[in-house]
Amino acid sequence: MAKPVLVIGNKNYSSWSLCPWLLLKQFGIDFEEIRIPLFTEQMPQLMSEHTPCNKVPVIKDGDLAVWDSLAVCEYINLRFLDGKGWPEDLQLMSLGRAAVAEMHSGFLVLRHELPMNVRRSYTGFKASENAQKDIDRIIALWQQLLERSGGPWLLGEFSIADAFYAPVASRFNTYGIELPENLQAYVDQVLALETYQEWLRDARAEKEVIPEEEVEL
Ligand SMILES: N[C@@H](CCC(=O)N[C@@H](CS)C(=O)NCC(=O)O)C(=O)O
Repeated sequence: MAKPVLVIGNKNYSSWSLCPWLLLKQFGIDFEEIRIPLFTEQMPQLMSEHTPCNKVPVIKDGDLAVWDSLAVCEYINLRFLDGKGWPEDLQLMSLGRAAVAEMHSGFLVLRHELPMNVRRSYTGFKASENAQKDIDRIIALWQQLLERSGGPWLLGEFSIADAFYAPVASRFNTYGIELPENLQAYVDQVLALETYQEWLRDARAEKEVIPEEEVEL
């Protein structure tokens, strides 16, 4: 059977692309990758060739193309992971789904003011009051999930929730956000994944720079 194809953006910047990419990699699913360099001259043509909605990520499986990071992860879960992308426990699964929905629809200030930029590392970054509110909410949420599940991942085993919060872990690292010790350990655990390291290596090899995503202190 033909391998699925994941259509993604720049590894340095495309936070939504990282979620399904990491999920596929962590579960050892074989797939092909098509990378569309965002906001370049080639982007419109490549988007119209490979995506139904002019955005990434998209997963193509035979003649099916599924778009939007959350729908892509849910498709991966049912099609390739036999449902193992979520824990079996209904309560834990539901809390995980709520956390992922909150990420997918929220944290707008954090996403705007701390864009994902995996290859950079700032010293002296100061979050605005509103960005700090997003950060504080994420801290409370991670604490709740880790306490309930017992860790080491948000829902116990690695799940869609960790894939969705990996771009946040990456941002916390890039912008040097201060965290309670146990959550710094969680971030370090995400960053230490071989799969995340592979993404980082690829991001470092990319030549494109998107000025709007480069925060100036
Ligand atoms: N809600 C969508 C958002 C996707 C999205 O905004 N992707 C960005 C890259 S991270 C994109 O394709 N931008 C291209 C554009 O806006 O033209 C998802 O979760 O997948």
